[in-house]
Amino acid sequence: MSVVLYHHPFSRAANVIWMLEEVGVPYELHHVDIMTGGQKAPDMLALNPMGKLPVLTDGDTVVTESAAIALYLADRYSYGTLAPRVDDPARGTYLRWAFFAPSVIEPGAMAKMAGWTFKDSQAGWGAFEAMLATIESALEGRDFLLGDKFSMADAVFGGTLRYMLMFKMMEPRPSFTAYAERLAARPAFQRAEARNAAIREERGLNKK
Ligand SMILES: N[C@@H](CCC(=O)N[C@@H](CS)C(=O)NCC(=O)O)C(=O)O
Repeated sequence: MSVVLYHHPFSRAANVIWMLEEVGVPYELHHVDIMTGGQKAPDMLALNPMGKLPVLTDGDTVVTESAAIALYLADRYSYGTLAPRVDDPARGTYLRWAFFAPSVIEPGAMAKMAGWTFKDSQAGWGAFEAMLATIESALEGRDFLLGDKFSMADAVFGGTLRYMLMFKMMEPRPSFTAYAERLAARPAFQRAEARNAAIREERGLNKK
């Protein structure tokens, strides 16, 4: 099988299973035990010198960073469907929100939780309140970021938002939770949840 996801169910790789299920490409999972530092083993560092998951390989291509993996999979296996084509005006909106998640939501929520002090004007992720207002405006009056139609940007942005809500790193504003529920209703999301749950069970991780 060409596509391999280096995975642990307690990592962002869990969300990548959802992305793979959305595009429908056959894939294989390679379990990496992040509890015992498997992500820092020489074979893993050769793939990702950061020593982190997820890592996705497709033949000789190595992709790290969850958002990059999402955009790669959508362009490669669902171009024109889950990824707007380059000549589609929706492509700009798609990229905007796919990048907003790792560039603004992740560091912004982490900064808030850890109590970092910084100047909003100097930090690329800006002010926490502005971020919340921006997320609300992105979701206002639409089911998904591009309107009625789900795209891979939702798996990145929505996956990040879900994580923030789950770990109480963000307040559960009604539009955030309604969006998270719409995403959770997707068959691909449910297949991914089931696969992650089966792996947790198989590896005895539910007891830890
Ligand atoms: N920017 C990366 C973050 C990757 C990341 O932080 N992965 C965590 C798990 S979710 C990890 O591997 N942690 C183990 C470690 O750093 O040793 C992405 O979006 O994929």
